[in-house]
Amino acid sequence: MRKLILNPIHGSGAAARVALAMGLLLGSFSCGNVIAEDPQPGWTFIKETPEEHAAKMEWWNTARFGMFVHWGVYSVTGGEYRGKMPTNSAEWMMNKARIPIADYRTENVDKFNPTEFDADAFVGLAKEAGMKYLVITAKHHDGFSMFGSKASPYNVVDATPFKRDIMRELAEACKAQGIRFGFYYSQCQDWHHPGGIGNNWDKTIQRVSFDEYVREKAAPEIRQLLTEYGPISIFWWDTPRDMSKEAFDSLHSGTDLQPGIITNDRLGEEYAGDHKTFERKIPSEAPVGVDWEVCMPISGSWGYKKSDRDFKSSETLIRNLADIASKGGNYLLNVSPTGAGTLLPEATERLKTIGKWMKVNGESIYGTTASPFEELEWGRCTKKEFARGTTLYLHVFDWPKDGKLFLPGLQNKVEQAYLMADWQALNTQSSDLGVEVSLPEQAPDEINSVVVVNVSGALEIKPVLPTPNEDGTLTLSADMAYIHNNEGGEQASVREGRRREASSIGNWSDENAWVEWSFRIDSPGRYEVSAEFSLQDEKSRFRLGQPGQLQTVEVTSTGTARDFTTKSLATLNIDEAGDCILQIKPEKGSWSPIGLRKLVLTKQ
Ligand code: H79
Repeated sequence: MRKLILNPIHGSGAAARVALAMGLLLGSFSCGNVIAEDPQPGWTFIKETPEEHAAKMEWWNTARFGMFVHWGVYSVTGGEYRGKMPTNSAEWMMNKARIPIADYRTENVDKFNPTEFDADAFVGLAKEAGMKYLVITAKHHDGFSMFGSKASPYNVVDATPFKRDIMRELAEACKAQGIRFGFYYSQCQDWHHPGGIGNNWDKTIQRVSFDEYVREKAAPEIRQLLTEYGPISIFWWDTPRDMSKEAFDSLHSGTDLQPGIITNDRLGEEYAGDHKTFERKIPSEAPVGVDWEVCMPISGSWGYKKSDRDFKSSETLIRNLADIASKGGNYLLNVSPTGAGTLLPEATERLKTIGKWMKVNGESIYGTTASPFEELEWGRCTKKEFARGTTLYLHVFDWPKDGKLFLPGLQNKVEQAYLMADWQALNTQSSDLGVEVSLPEQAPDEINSVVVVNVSGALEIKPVLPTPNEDGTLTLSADMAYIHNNEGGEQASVREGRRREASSIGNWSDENAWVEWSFRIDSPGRYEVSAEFSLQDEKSRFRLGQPGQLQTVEVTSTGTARDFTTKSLATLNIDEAGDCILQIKPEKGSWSPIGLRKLVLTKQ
């Protein structure tokens, strides 16, 4: 796969050579530098080899955990304007309350004086929590620059009683304490500059063009941030909007000033950057082939909001970190300094609790890669792969009552298993089905106890087929089905319901599309097959059964496509123990699309 975007045109020799080759191929030259054309019309980027990209991302992928900070003049009133709380995220206050620029200045800018702010203590807390990088809002949508901007006097040094350059103090504290430092910069929205996007309420604005805003303010500010604040590791764009090639290039080229900088995917709609971003939510499955990060406020609001006591529990935060790491992503956890310049005690307490957990268990997070298992009923898994073996870190959220922790399908020889908390050795038992680890009765950590399992050789995990539970029933859900979409068509699909049980196979209008499930039966015999399905049309016919033994089934309308009913459809004779397949294929000519949530097999 070729990586587009990424490195600046003044990049390393190797990057320049790749760009040269690409440029020759594409025949585009400019000012002695060779620029490769992106398929996106108009945008020009240099190419970065996968090796160069991986080397650049290494520290970031090892870090796994960072601090996001939303701090601005909105924090003075904690998101409150004239006694009202107009928004659920305080940094949007000016917009939501339609505050005139002049009012925002008297109510917020003039009063910004966070005298209790101590950059060393602040960064110290991030470090204590186990965070490895810090990204802070240099300018949010409100247009107020939290550093001594030379491009706009609307900044913390020139326009507030505080007069201190917060970005400089933090940059220095981060450098001193070994924390990577990065800037958040809202490049398109600016509710203060007359060319910025977003302010449609203040009628006193004498509009100028967006390009002028970029030329006068955004581009010079970005250049200043990337040349006067030491090593900057991350540039975090936000809320991309359409813009001209000139504007895009002048913003993007700013990051050339720090060649190793990592940027996110929010500069322009089609701009991939170095990593994907997820906001507030953890994806249920990791995106494929890209680095990614979940940003999330520790409470409800990004910026400090007085009424917001919606702090996530330490349990949620620690488990989120393990969940994200188990999918191979980073966690950028946001905190919100107040107008005084400190965090609320709830936030400090959470960070310290995470820090205590990380002190014991950090090794199971830093430098790990995604879980090799599909789903684990007791928690999550992260891993580190080495030439001679693999270390598996089992993050146990639900400590098994029977003292048996099962690793489904693991075939490797176990060399050693122990509790991360005290190195207590644990017995394991291997079988064809997987590895069972014997645990002590008591979980060392109520939130997440880590069990370390060292295995030899490259990982070998046999896919584990579902099998009937103790009462003899087996549920084959929509999301477990393999859908044959005419090799790439989009007719039948799994429509994701909010809850897992509610997802269904839908849009099944093509009678050539069919589905199947694989499972394992240890106890042969007769199994009744019932289905939870919906059918809008009067009737539908399909064939159901094991390959070569399909039976014709007819079902009648359940009302609408949203009305699901459970009905018994057929009986299967399973003669032998072992792996089985069950298929459903539309009967050509008498098929009408059904919605299908699940099949349930019950031993007769
Ligand atoms: O900086 C944080 C947000 O302010 C910013 N991105 C994160 C990192 C962001 N800008 N726009 N959006 C996110 C998406 C739009 C959110 C909104 Fe709303 C929904 C704006 C108005 C309604 C949330 C709720 C913010 C204000 C009210």
